[in-house]
Amino acid sequence: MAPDTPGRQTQETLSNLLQETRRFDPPADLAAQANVKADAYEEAAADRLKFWEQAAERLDWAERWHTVLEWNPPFAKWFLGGKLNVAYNCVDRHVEAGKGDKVAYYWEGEPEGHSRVITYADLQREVNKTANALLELGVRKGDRVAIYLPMIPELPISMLACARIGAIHSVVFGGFSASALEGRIKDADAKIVITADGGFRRGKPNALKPTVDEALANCPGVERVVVVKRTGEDVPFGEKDIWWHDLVDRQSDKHEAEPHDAEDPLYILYTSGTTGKPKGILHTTGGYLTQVAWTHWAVFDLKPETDIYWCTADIGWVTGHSYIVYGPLANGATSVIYEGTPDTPHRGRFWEIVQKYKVTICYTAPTAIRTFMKWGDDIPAKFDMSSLRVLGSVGEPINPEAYVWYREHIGGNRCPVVDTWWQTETGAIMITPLPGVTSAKPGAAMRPLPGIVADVVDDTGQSVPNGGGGFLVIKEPWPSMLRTIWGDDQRYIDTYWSRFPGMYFPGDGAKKDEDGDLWLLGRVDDVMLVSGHNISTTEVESALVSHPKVAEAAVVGATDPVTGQAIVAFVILRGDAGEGPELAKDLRDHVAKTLGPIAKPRQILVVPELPKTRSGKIMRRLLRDVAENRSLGDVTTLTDSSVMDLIKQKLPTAKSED
Ligand code: 6R9
Repeated sequence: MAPDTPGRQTQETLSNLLQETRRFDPPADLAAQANVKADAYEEAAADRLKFWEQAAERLDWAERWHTVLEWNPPFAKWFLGGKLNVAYNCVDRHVEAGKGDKVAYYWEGEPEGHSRVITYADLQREVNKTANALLELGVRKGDRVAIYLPMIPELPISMLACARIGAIHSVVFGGFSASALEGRIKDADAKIVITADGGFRRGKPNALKPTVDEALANCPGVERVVVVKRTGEDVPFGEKDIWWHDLVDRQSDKHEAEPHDAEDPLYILYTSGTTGKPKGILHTTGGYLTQVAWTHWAVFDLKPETDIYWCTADIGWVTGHSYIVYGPLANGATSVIYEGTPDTPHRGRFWEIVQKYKVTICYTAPTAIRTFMKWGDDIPAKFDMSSLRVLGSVGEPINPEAYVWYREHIGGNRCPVVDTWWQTETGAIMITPLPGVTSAKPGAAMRPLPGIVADVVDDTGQSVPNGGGGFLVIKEPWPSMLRTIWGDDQRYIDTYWSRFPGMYFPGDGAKKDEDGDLWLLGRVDDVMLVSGHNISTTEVESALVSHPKVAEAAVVGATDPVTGQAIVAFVILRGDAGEGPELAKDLRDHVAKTLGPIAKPRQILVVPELPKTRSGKIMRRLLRDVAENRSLGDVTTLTDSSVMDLIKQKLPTAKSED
């Protein structure tokens, strides 16, 4: 989600206010057995391309590459001349190695009793049948297939079937509207749509097929719609529609996987960006699979024989693509997939799943962690989570307090927490601690992975010294990088490669602490300018979350006659915290004490919910509209648009303190 316009001009680098002195060393036994040790950093620094070649060798190639990297900035080709099949690497090779009976996915539906166990041999049969079904419908290599499904096994199966035959999938998150779906189908010119009658969410069937029909009214290019029966509810069925079970079940479960070129496209995934039409991020085959597989194995210290891995993301966003489907399967892991929401039928559902499957690695988002903090410590305490050994976080900066809560209440103070920074565009994890190596600091993504060259620069592109803040950049190409924006090379150049010539600009602010470790400060579009100081929203939010009464906070800069912008904070209280008249003053004083008087919010509003995107990121743009009494901008990407009404109701009672 990098900005469409290059980052705003700043007079100085971003603030660097937060002080954090807690450290968490890797557990000794984990460190001793770790897949990746400290020497990987030196090895990769000595010969970066050789390091990535070794990572690529973890995969099965039908033909080896002749050139590891061809770099015509900003266009990269990795593992040139190499040929491989992604589905073969994710499925068949494990079956051939005698692991057909190993579980690939424990699928847990939201309604009680809806669960399925899928072994690698099952997955191979299902993927082959689906590949044959797509071929029967006339899908050929290079064609685009739109996938609009809930979190059911047919989703990864469809993705792998496309990968197998070289069709390019474009997964559209099952919660998106008809117009979002229509725009994405048209942009990619998809000829097939795979969907379902619906899915289960919050205890109820949630129809999808009518949304597809609405979208398709304006998409004449779509030839067929394959519909999975999930909820069994009545749905409209037209001439183009065919039931999944009528089409797929009768196919042969044999299919010979043909190797594809390392640079053949694998998928398109749209990111909404801040303005304008969504960008179709294009990922290709060899480099992508190399980096997702290596990072999944390294960052989570995956032991495929014994670990039970669970990433709670939706497959409709990149975390699910890379760390539910491609990374874990390439590594032969056993994963859990959960269809529903964390509070159905009760607020302990996640921890019940951890207990049921004896999950050892859990990868989730700060927004979920802060929600669990809000619900209270007693809920996870009811479940046996002693199986857990590594915890991960992704999607937003994790506030130090949320990190420590996660470590303590979920990880029993024994599991390292890896805060992983990356984007749809980067394809795979880029900056993160390593669980067996890094002495982690709560709230810091720490260091670029071996083989990744990242830095923090000022306005002019100069590297800032330790202790400084500025803009995150990536200075060398990496295997899983986006290759372009689908159909729009110029937008690719303008969006990511023009702000700092020769460097990739992700659109995030960051600071380097005194040890040179990296802290992500949020999107540069969210930075506030208060009395001439650039203050990051992340730092003020983290200061608020470090108050014992606050579970979650979102901070924006609102126009102010005196200071240019003033800080307005929206806070959600923890389960047991009462509002009370002194609260706003307490919180303002707490921020002033933690960060300094410059960061003291002008106004604090206690709210029941915050506006979030479907992937859980706070939409500060809408809060800025509220704080400046403007009518709201586009709310269509909100998970729940009634949230904004609840927040607006709060406004008349909100006092502007001093
Ligand atoms: C994987 C994913 C990317 C944006 C990214 C940044 C934010 C993600 C983060 C993080 C701080 C982390 N982000 N992980 N910020 N610390 N560990 O989230 O992809 O949906 O494309 O979003 O998310 O702002 O630029 P995507």
